[in-house]
Amino acid sequence: MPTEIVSAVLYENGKAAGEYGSADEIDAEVYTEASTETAVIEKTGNTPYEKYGKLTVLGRNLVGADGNPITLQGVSTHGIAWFPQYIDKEGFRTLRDNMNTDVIRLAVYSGVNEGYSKDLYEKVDEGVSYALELGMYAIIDWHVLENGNPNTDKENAKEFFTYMAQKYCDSENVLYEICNEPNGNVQWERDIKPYAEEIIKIIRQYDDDGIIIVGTPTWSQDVDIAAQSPIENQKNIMYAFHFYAATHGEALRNKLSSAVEAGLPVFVTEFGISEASGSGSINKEEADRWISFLRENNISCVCWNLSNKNELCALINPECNKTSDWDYSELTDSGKWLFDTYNNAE
Ligand code: IDC
Repeated sequence: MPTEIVSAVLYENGKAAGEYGSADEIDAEVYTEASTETAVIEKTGNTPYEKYGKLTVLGRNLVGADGNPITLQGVSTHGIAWFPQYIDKEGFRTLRDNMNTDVIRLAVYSGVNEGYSKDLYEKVDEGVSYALELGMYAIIDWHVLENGNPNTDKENAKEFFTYMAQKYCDSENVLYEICNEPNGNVQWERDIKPYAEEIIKIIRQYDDDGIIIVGTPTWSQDVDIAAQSPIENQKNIMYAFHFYAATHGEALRNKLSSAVEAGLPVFVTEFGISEASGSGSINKEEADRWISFLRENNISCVCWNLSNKNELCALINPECNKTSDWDYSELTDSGKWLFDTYNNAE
């Protein structure tokens, strides 16, 4: 019996629509078929999953089970090979309850020189099960970065997504992000789209409707290019867009804006308020402009990164080794900005 159960209020558009249920009614709902063998789903009445349920893509919007557009707020782990300690259920709970976080992105760097190994599958499983238990969404991120072209490590990607889709086909809180940031000599039509079509086919063998997010050229900035030639004949596909507010402003926002106008479903699976290097400086004013734009357009976003690494984009102070229950003073400037911003969402 989970200890966190406090109510069984029904939610509609984020607003309480029902009365508190009895303990017996709650009990009956604790175990679901979608859970991994041991997962116990906590019902508090207002977990993100209880609010939104199964997600789908309608037009360019991410919509909840009731068909209304939703805007998720999220936090990304750093590479889980390097910072495995942040796969911590209590840490995720802290993000959910104190930082108004709906979704955790689990970043698996996919390059062999970036710590990739199949041993990380277990860590992903652990992260997904915590998210599931806490009623949060999880994005499984195949973090293409140093390897540039997603085709470089395609065989590993195929193996990875075969395992993940087989395992999570019934878990409605799981989203798949199939190539973080294609970069270098990589083109949408020639490289990324064929890669995506191949991986989507693999995922769809098992999971016929989970949301799949596809990276776009130039470190997931060229959503305008993807919008000219989106993936056809597939439902529940979204496109990744990334920005770092101390590097990117109006010019990049115009690209996003043109993709939005073209009707492309975009998910900001990574952003920071530092420079794109992850450090340098931070720009809160520009970050606020980005967030306003995202909220006006119902675009979900995930902030990089949950770690205490000594860099400006990390959310936890370098001298703080806690992996949950952070005080405000233990957050970096990025972390404090995120805390304030996420808690000021409607
Ligand atoms: C950065 C990390 C940093 C690490 C570097 C290389 O913050 O600690 O040394 O990657 O692995 C991205 C990438 C993301 C980057 C981040 C900041 O998706 O992996 O993380 N960034 O540079 N795109 C734009 C910025």
